[in-house]
Amino acid sequence: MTKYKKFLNGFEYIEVSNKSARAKIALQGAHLFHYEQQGKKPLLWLSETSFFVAGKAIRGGVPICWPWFGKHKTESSLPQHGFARIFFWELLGVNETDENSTEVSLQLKNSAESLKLWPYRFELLLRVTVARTLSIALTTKNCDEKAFEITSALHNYFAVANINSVYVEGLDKTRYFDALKKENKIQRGNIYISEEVDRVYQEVRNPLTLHDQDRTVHIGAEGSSSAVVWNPWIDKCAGMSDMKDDAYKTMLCIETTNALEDGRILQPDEEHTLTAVIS
Ligand code: TA6
Repeated sequence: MTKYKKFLNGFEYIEVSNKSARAKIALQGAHLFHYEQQGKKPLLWLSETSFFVAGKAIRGGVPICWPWFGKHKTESSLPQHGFARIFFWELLGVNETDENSTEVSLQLKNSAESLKLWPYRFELLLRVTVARTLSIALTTKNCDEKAFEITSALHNYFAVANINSVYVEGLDKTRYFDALKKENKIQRGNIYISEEVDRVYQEVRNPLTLHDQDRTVHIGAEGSSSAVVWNPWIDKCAGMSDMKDDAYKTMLCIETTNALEDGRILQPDEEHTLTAVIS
């Protein structure tokens, strides 16, 4: 079943449900902000104080960071994590494949607005498959006459029972850039969170596994050899207007990325797809 909804302020989203799962996707940013398998707790975390307003990214779910991850390389005035997550996407279709699976397709194309921020013509297609397994595929097509480079992320926010009792498996011996200390390091064993963590892992062999108190989440990726693990912890969380002070205790970002050296150069007419497969 698919419902087309609006918040009181007119902010549009669609709600999809089938026998296996249900999800909510905002048209701004093609932003999946809710996903749960039927009968289970939400798998994605959503801030209780998130904004749902034009031009401001929803805090939680899966923000689409594109065509750059993090701060713009040269223009600090440009939006962090690019503009895809704050632009309004076109809903191409909802395909109820069967009683257990629904695929939602959304598209963003270059516009006068986007060309002011990034001087390239492109088509961006997001396909979200809502089923027992959640699949999110972001395809970039270079529609320009010149090559361009993208860095990007499916910035997955996962809901956890208690940050003190979770760990991430699958990155042992993997090198990462510590964005806080600005140093390159090697991961030793599983990742436990007991402070602010902001790390970009490279040469990642998927899948990764999030071990929460009462569930295990598998995060597979295609078209990606990097991943980001982020938790703002106490101080940064307290400074964020769209996160409650204790929100850091119940969320962890494990992001499917083409970040830093894993950026992708697309020649004219070339396409690249970044996919997260979460179960
Ligand atoms: O993915 C980690 C990160 O780049 C952190 O440095 C932090 O800035 C986070 O993204 C959230 O960024 P946002 O722009 O959504 O507040």
